[in-house]
Amino acid sequence: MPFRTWVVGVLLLAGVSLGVAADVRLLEGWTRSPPPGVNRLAIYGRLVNDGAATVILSELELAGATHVMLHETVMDAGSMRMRHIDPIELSPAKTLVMAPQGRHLMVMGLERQPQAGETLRVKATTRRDETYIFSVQVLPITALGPIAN
Ligand SMILES: [Cu+2]
Repeated sequence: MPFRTWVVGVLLLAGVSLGVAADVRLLEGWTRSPPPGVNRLAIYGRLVNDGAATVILSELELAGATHVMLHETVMDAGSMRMRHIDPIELSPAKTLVMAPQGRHLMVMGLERQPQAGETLRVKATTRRDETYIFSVQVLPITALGPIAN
């Protein structure tokens, strides 16, 4: 193979692998519209990493909220408590499942209450300064799970 073709091939391969590396997605992201007077909500769904290497999310943000963080729910002497998980490590081999009474993205300090039918966009920044946007469907307060589409 001529040298020039070889170089182009290597560059293309490098470009392709950069393009798909660390592809983090939130699948079936959903939440419930909070009840009156409540300025927080919990986001559920499945966080997947389609890249080759583990990704660490260093920051989560939602416009109009003061904090977004990963919580897990634990039983402690018969009562449920929430514990902050930090750092958030996403391994390519393992889906991070978030569901009611389990892990969730806790959003706090909402300026206004999202209504059913809205879509929230959570911005995730990795330690390597890559950013991803997670779409989250806002469902009625009585919803038990995401709406299939
Ligand atoms: Cu929580």
